[in-house]
Amino acid sequence: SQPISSPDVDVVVVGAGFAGLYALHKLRDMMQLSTRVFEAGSDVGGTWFWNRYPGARCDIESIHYSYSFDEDLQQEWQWSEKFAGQPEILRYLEHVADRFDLRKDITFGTRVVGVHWDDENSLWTVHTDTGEIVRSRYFISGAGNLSVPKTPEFGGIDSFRGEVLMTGNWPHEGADFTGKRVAVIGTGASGIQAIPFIAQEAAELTVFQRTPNFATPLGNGPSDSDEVAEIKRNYGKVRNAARNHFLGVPFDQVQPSALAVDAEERRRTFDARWNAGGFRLFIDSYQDILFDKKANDTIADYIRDRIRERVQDPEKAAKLAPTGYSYGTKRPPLETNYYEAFNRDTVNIVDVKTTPIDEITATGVRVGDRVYEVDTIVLATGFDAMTGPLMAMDIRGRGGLPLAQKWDHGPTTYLGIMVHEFPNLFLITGPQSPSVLYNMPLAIEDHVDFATDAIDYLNQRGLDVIEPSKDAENSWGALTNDIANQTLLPETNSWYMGANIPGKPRACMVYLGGAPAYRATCAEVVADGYAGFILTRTDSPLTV
Ligand code: NA7
Repeated sequence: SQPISSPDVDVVVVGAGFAGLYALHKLRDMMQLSTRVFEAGSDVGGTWFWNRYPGARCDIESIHYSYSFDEDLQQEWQWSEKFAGQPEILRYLEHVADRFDLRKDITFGTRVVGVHWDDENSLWTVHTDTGEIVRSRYFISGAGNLSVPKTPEFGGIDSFRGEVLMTGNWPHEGADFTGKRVAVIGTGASGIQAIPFIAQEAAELTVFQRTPNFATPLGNGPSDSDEVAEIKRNYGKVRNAARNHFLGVPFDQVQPSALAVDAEERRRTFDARWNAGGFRLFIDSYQDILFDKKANDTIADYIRDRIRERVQDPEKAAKLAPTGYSYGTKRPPLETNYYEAFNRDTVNIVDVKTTPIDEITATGVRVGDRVYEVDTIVLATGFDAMTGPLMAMDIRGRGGLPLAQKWDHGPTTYLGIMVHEFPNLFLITGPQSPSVLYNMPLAIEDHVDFATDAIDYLNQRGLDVIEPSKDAENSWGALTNDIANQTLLPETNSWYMGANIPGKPRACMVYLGGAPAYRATCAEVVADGYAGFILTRTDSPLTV
């Protein structure tokens, strides 16, 4: 009799960004599991492979936004700037791929287009767009949170005779705006990084803004060698402090309440955080700004004032100063010379909230009766965040249940990493985990470690199937929603709420209890023998 149901590999991983690279190293080199990685791009890097637009840069200090799993790697790598630009982060990930010899187990230029659970054999059948079919015991998605570009509400893009560029899929050869009339649509983190660079080159730049943003200074500069040496001497402690902070960065200046101090003291606190840069103003000022509207108003007023000070033309300043929603309920962008870009005569801003963009015509952008004629259109319109990359893989669980159907009313998970009825499927930084509100490389390492520890736990006990119970999933959903409802986030239309995509169910995509509480819960679950999970053994391989 022949075994008919043994997998081709132990694990299939999707993506060769921060998540996929670490997962491959861990599974293959530290656990000796056979592993295949599929990556749509032609090389490693994930987000940092695709987002090559001018000004693309990380908003968390690189000394913190980097892998912690290998002491030699973190000691040896030198970041040239505090906040590394996209080319340097990509070089870092390429270095990691070389250093651990990862490329040989990654199939590039290949998209996973089907991930189907085989009930009979308890295996995943993975289909690629090159026609390959691989059967694996486990499936790990490192497909990212912001990797499927949003299709904008307006049509006509194909009819445009000039060039259309997307920040999230930027040409490798770059783009030249010299002498051109350029439209940028979107003023999220990407648009706000790109606009100052495009403004320098373009003959004329028109920015189409739907919602003004609360952008605050990044505060970049060359790496400070003394500071870096000090961190590297204590890297273990620093990483530990980072993991024990809400956002996964070792900030320690947060005060309890913006309302407990007088205006003068508040101003001093905001000034210090504004000048220090990074996410300090957002996450290291006052604890109640995301929970209490009055507290939020104090910081929102402060930022509005600072924006108005920087923009000379009062009409432009009025358009750029955000109103009508609370600071931090959309992901706060960080900027370098963004507001000053509008002080050029050649840079204009068009409000497309009151009158939306109707369509792209052959020659430009039509808003109401007016067509803004341009040579190049840059779409900085964002992503189908969190769930989009998973939906794109056609994942089907027990009984052929499509993930899209299961998540008809919004994502449901246990711990943001596994889904009831989808056994042996691990979502790295999935919906309802701290993910995008937790320094990504550390969030990713934690999730890869959770997944690989679970696989190891099963292996040691002769088990091979892990799945969260329905009850555990329901409780986690209730908890994440309860926490979200204590914050101001549900009030605003943001991609955190699924509200940037027409027709997408409105649901909070992120666990807002912070990294420390989340990590403590995961640790308890593991210590309790994977509480909330059902661990079983298939009788496969079947024999005939
Ligand atoms: P975001 O933050 O989703 O920003 C997208 C921007 O595009 C935002 O200003 C949107 O306005 C705007 N947008 C989207 N659709 C339209 C239409 N139809 N008309 C006009 N304007 C539109 O994406 P980013 O790429 O900037 O940043 C994503 C993440 O990457 C970021 O949070 C970091 O984590 C890194 P809206 O606010 O929806 O009114």
